[in-house]
Amino acid sequence: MRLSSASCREIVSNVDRHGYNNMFIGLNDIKCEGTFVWEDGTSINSGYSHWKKKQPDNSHNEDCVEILNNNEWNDVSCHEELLVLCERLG
Ligand SMILES: [Ca+2]
Ligand SMILES: [Ca+2]
Repeated sequence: MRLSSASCREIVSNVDRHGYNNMFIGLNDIKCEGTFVWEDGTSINSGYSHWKKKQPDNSHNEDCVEILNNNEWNDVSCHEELLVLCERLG
């Protein structure tokens, strides 16, 4: 499905209204469950991480990571981020 920028704006305002205004931070465990790496393949095991309490929980096989309003991290489904969809429209 291709969205016009008008419908993209509509999605974004819906997202804002529901409080889902979080962004992906380029971290995922797609290749190896439980081992999170940055987009360039760097592991976070020895570096900085800032998980929210009880995260990552891999609920419903969540493999991408979003940053929350308070700068804490949560793993989320890679397919549920509307803001990234809008970003791709340029
Ligand atoms: Ca996962
Ligand atoms: Ca999670």
